[in-house]
Amino acid sequence: MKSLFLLLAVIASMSIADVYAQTDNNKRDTTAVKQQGSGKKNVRINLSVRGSCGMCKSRIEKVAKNISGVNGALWNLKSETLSLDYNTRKTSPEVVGKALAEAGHDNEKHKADDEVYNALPACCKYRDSDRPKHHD
Ligand SMILES: [Cu+2]
Repeated sequence: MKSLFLLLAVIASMSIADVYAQTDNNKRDTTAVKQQGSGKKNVRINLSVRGSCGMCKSRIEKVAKNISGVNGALWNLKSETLSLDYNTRKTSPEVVGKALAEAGHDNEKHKADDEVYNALPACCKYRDSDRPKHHD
């Protein structure tokens, strides 16, 4: 439950930040906007994101897609890689990685807090310490 509230809080704060960013943008004159328009805008990158099942896939893709500036997100279970389409002027892999960690998924940008990770369903546990070991 706590992780859900955290997630909602993060999404809410991001939406508010986006509204402010847009208001700020509208104040700028067209010259500034044109200068800002040079360079890449929409890009696709791969982000290493830990997970272990179909529930993880749904969760990871939902969290990523809910971030303003993310145009597409597709997570591959086998490679534990997120293919991320995003607008470089609106968000960053850093922001996406932080949100995914707050939803319980370790990734190359951020690590999930143990408390959040431990609250994931059993099928979603991906850390080595939670996988069966057969030493004997
Ligand atoms: Cu899962």
